[in-house]
Amino acid sequence: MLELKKGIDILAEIGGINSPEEATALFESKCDRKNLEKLGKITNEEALVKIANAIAMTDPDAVFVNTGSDEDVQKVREMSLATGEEQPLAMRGHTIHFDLPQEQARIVDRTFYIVNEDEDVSVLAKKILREEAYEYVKDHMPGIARGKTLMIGFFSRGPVGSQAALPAIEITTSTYVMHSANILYRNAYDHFDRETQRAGLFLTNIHSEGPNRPEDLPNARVFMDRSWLTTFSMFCTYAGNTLLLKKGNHRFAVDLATYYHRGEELSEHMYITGLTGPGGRKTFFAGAAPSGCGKTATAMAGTDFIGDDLARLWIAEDGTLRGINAEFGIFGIVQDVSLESDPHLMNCLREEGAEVIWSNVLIDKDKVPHWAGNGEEHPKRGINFQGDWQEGKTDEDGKAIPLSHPNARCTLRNNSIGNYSEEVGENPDGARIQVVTYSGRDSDTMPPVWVAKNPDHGVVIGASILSAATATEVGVTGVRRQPWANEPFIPGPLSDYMDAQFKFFNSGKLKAKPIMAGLNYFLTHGARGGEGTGLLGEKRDVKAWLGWLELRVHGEVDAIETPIGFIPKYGDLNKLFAGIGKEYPKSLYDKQFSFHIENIMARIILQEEAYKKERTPPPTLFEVYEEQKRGLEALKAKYGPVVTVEQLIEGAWK
Ligand code: SAT
Ligand code: MN
Repeated sequence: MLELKKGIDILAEIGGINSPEEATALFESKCDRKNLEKLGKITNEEALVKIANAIAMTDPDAVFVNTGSDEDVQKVREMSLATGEEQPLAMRGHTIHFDLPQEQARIVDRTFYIVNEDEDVSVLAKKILREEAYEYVKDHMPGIARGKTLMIGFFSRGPVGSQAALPAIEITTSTYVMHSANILYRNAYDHFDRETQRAGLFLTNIHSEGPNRPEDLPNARVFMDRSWLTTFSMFCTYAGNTLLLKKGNHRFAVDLATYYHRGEELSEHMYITGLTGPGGRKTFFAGAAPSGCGKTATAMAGTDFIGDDLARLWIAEDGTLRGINAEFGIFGIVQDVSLESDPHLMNCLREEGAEVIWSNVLIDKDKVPHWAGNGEEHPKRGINFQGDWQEGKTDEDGKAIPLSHPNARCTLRNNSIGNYSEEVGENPDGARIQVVTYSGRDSDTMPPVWVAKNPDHGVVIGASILSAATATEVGVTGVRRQPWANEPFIPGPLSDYMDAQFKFFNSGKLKAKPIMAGLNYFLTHGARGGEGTGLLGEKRDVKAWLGWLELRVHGEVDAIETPIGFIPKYGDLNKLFAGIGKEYPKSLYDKQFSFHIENIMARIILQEEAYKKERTPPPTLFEVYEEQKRGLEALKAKYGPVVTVEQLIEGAWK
């Protein structure tokens, strides 16, 4: 069990400010008149003491309070050009930011949860004892802001006033981080006191990049204090490590849902998007995928885009499932974003009108950004994440350095994106979610789409995500378990999180149950009797898979029942593919949907073994696995290791 406000408050201990009076005195000595006035509008005493402690600890030359006014937002843009953290590009409103070559992704090896003695964390997470974290922060953060301006921003994770929105403070010396926050989150300065009262809490994030030299990177740390809802980040710049409104606060939101709103609320690593179905009806989806596995592309495939990374879900009074996007923008991977696959996004990136912060792409001599997989002609030289670059350049190991880093990103506001639904996205009541999807980077096992037969099986789809490593985490390789694609952000034991999932989706209050589905875009030719690692599908096929789920939730298509759930019939998919202007040969369908029983069994056994090592995993998980294994074994006994769809239809496993 997690206990809030347990153990020493590291920030207060180091900052030494204990009362609103002391906070005010410090503000008077550190802030100019204008910023003092801005702070004067905030009345939450706890917040004021936190901010004062951050100032006392980091000792900046100046303080800037970002109220979200046009003037302040503009000021942050200008400061970021002045500090050199960003440089202007040819297109108006576009800038480039580079992270150090060694810090192009989340530094998972230096990211820790701060825990009290005998507090459990997920077996997949790293933890540090409160006392040790205190010593580390005390050794590295005091005075870290000297020579810099410390910026303070008040934000909302979700539409202001929504019951699932959480207010949060971002305190940073990095102009790039504050600029990113201004794009990715809704400013809540004007509503901060009311919002903290409604939510009963606020989250705090403190960051400084320090001198930002490669030699400081070994000392970089990301600490998340679960008890005090405060993050500390130092000596790094990559947004995933520094803009802790995002993944740092997502981790706290997971804790809050798991331990304080179990069965009522979830915090997920999910996109939210809507699809227009027959007769113009709108059906909303929420879906999980590990970082770098097509979550943004899935979200963009919808007609009514809401969010691409973080969803807060809850059960409304009327028994429907509701979801809001914690964010107001995307921090999207640009690799493979092309006109053909992502027209809406390309429009923002290549046409004037959107404000965009690019990171870690190639900039040519005309100050135009370029990235791998965009289907355009590429320059032979330029500046990229590792400095000067020309085609054929290799690293110390003789490996070719790509034009852009595979985790290079673009940061932009949702309302710049053509298919963004402001009406639903900004509604505090959220989107009504009817379909929940789970996916990973799975080259050889699961079909492109399948639907769970009930909520228990649906939860197990989420629990069983397995994925190949991507470029979003430094130094991570191989195939890994990725429960709910949320694993990197689940602080507590997985058993607790899983129990919360079962309780939520089986809740008697959830009258309009969503359908829960698996998606897999990554089956290869090599795994289905062909050659190589080329994919069997294409990005645009997403529309067909989502389209089928849309029909399915409205009861408009039949499906084939299998031991793991329902799969589509060829004829229905063929029609959907025709709708996106694509041939869909039966031979491809057969490759995608025949069952390779041994792979599926191996997957289940791997998960069972791993979950048995957790303390008190919910028994339902193992019951579902047993049921699925029985069916799969019956299929194998009758047909051998590869079972065709025609054989699945015979239903002999039942
Ligand atoms: O690196 S972040 O966690 O900010 C983005 C992602 O990988 O999803
Ligand atoms: Mn993510």
